Amino acid sequence: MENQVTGYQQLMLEEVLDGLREDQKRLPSKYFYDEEGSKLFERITRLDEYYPTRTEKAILERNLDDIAKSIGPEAMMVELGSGSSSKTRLLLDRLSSLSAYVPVDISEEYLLKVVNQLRMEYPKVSIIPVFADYSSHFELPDLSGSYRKQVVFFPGSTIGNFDYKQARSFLRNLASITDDNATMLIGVDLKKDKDILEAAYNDAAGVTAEFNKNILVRLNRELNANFNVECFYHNAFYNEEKGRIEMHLVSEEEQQVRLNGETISFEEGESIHTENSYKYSLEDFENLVSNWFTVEKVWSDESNYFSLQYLSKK
Ligand code: AVJ
Repeated sequence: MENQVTGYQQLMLEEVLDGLREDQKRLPSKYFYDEEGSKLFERITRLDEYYPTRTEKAILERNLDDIAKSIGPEAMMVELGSGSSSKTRLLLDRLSSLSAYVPVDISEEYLLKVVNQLRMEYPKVSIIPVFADYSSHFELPDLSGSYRKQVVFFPGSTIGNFDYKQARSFLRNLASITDDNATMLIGVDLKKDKDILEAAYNDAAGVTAEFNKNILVRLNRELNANFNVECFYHNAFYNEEKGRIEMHLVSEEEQQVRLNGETISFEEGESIHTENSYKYSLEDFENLVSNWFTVEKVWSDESNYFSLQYLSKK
């Protein structure tokens, strides 16, 4: 079975090769999250420099009554990505008479683990996992008649991983697969001082660097590539003009890498662009969603580092 290629791996191989053939080499950031990558991300969320996770959680905790009131009873909550987080539990604990909880995740193994755990903790909530890549087209289960309204929970500012074009097609798709009265609770990281942003992606302990390099470890293992991981270094900076943090892996030297019979050449100092993390002003974000959604409410922290926003469909 060792050399059997699954559909998922085939797709990954194509996306990876497409990206590495570009002049500015790139890799899709969704491939960070293998088992090791997910563990490294967990460690990132606990770093002093990484403010988003703890700030979002504090906003959620502080405004839970208001948020629960906005959502109302008997909702169908759809969560994009994971579902294991303490933020999910805060909502599951507080939302009265939740009709259904629908976690959407690309990793079947991971999602099943989470679902089994949550079913024990919340025996009254009907939990319906959907295995899908929410960055492309996906479907929601038809539970019509069993709930009052859908609320899509999309925390973590994961929307920041999409460029504007990808974000718009994501929002368009979401609007097309949800009910007319659907709403969304979304975490959005805000524009702020460059030093604070850059520190969050260049932590002193080097966890983000390890997280970044782990994508090459994964390609070596899953796609039989032969990246010399030691010959790349982590570079993350705020691109002010584009309003985004960029993460790159920079080749320390001229080198060649083999992947599926193809040779990929690197100059000394040449990089692979591995992630974008867009930062928004409240106005930027309202403009981004305005074709499909109205911003109903915005909750934030006292420094305005992060926002949690409640949107309704237009
Ligand atoms: C999970 C996409 C929100 O962009 O801040 C953290 C991922 N990358 N450190 C982010 C990430 C480097 C994170 N998101």
